[in-house]
Amino acid sequence: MLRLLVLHGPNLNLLGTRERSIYGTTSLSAVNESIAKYAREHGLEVEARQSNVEGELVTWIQEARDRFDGIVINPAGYTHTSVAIRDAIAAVAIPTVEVHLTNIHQREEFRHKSFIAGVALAQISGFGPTGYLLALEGLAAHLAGARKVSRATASGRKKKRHA
Ligand code: CA2
Repeated sequence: MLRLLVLHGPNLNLLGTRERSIYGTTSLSAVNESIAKYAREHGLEVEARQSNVEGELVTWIQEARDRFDGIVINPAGYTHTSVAIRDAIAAVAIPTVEVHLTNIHQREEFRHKSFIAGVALAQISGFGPTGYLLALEGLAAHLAGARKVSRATASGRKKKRHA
């Protein structure tokens, strides 16, 4: 079973309680419930966590190395500032999908730059909470494809050895 880690960055714990015209009315726990439901229905093991602390997110990414096959992250404000989160994702080399509730490219200029996009497998921006489910779907398909290729390569090598 694929194991996926979902990380929510700073202030996302306020979802549904403030700035509803921008970020919508769905709370973070409701987002996490829909992620858990999607995971159950698609045979995925998913763990979701939120932190307001950059270093904590970095530590969780580092620790994901032996525990998770893929990461979905909404780095929130750190998207536009954090070399540390970018470096952690690059260092662990776990396929990572960047998610944003809003379309960051339609917002203020400073949100157009993502430090994360260059080390991410993909970026999903503007679909609201559905973006997390799209990220899980894309990541699971990518990881399943990668497993198939590595199994085929291994069996090809085995056949060659025995030929
Ligand atoms: O669109 C997104 O998902 C963002 O990552 C959200 C970040 C923002 O800094 C990024 O540019 C785009 C902000 C998350 C703050 O979430 C709040 C939720 C409710 C109330 C206040 C903030």
